[in-house]
Amino acid sequence: MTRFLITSALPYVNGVKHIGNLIGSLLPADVHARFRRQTGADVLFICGTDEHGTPAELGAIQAGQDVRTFCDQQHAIQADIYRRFGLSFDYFGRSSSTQNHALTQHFYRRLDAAGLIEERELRQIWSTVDRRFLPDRYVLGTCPHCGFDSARGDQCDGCGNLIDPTELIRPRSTLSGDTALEVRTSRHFFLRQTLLLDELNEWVDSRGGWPPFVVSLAKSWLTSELKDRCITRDLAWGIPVPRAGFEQKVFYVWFDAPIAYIGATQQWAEADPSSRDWRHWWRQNDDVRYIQFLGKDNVPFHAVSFPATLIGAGEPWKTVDVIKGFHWLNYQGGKFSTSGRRGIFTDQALEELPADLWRWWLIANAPETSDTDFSVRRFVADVNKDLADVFGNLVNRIISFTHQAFGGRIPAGGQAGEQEFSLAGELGRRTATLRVHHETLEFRRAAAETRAIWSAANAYLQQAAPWTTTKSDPAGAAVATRTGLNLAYLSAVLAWSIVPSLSDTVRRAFGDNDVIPRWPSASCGVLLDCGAGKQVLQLPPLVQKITGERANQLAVRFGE
Ligand code: B3M
Ligand code: ZN
Repeated sequence: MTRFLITSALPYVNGVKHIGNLIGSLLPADVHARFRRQTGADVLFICGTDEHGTPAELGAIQAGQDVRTFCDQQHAIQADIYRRFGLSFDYFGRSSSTQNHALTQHFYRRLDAAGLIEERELRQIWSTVDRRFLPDRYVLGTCPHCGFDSARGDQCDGCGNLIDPTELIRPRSTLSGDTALEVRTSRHFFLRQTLLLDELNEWVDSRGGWPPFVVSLAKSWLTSELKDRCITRDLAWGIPVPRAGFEQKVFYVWFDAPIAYIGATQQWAEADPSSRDWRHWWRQNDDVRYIQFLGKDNVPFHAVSFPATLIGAGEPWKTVDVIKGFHWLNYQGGKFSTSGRRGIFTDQALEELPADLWRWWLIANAPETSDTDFSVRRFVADVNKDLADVFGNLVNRIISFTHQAFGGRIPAGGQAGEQEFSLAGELGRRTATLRVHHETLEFRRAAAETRAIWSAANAYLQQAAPWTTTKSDPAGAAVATRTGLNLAYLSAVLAWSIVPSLSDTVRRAFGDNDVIPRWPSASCGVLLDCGAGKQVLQLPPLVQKITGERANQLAVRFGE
């Protein structure tokens, strides 16, 4: 049986993430993990906070805390938010764990032994005001590629290009604003990924199922232009470099962060060593299918540097099978930004509305093939229509009617007819299509098919209208009610991966308390004729419609 290893990009520890981060990696990874669990697969879903590098150090400085305390607190805050969003990680670890320290140093030693590490002298920016080197985000300046005036020393938020701090035009210190910066030399280690160019190309070519834009991005890196990557930094916080003369340096955050996928798996395994083995997932294993979820700016690290680390180490490490990359979710035509506090943050989102409303909209509008725009107006209109008018209405209407007319029990009696058989056929086909969309990681399509299933169910009920025939045709009313209840239940089971908490509420009304609802097999789900005599619990409105007034409040807080 295939086992699924699923990782989401590790959110930087510095502060609460926005909903753009959620849809760019965490949420689709969760939906896929849930879907695979529904089909009975063995799934390991790993994530964690990315706690090293300048984002963590700068975050701590801003918060006036030491880095360790800052990371402890921020890790807990993020873990709590993700729990409330229903993200079903098997483990939410930390890149600063002792496991990751040991693993990162192990990889460095292996790569060194393989001749893939080279010491080079680098020109680094030095500030006499700050009395230190200023790597990565410690420098801001104008982007040499697009002219954006607050490009960071590691990457430009304007155009997404990776940058070396010395390339920035008019550089200034993030700490002191010092502009009288000097360039000094410092010794660093490089990962000679250029030596692996052919192997990496073959490796990418041997993969399948990546979105085309991810393949193009990966290939655009894997050319003769590929550069070796510096994997150390002049910083105090991070994983020490086990080499004399490097006591003042640590590994570069992007060297140790992907290794933390393995580190977090070790953390998971150590929590219950009797039944868990991390090697089971990470040592080359043909029955493990490994899928990574990440935003497009993370592609080079996952399609080039991390595989170079794993392959270069010369041990049988499991490399990724599918990289599911995402474009950006834009916010009113501009970018979401954590550092700029621009956009809707995950904690704010939960203050306003239940998680499933966000989950639904984000998955239905996932930026899979291009950037998409968030707007409060669209969000409110979509959520009201899909979740309140269609799904919620379907469920509440048929359950309430069952209580009015049949004492809350699924009525027996009557025989399913032409209409029910053809509907069952349609739903059988749609369920199969939905499954394929989930398997091929097409999230918008999966949401659209889920919605189509809800609509078909609603349309049936509208037409069969058992409430109009209880007197004139009691057998027909019983069939329509029974079918309607089966439709409500099936709708909930099929939507579980996207809206787990709404789904659980509906399933519980039907007496289904399973933690993971099994993907329907051909029998009941698709026959729509199950459960006669079973009690169904009355439900309060499943989804409260967002009123015009609430929508206005949201628009005031988050912009139109
Ligand atoms: N922390 C970068 C990001 O959130 C990052 C991902 C690491 S994945 C190993 O864009
Ligand atoms: Zn730029």
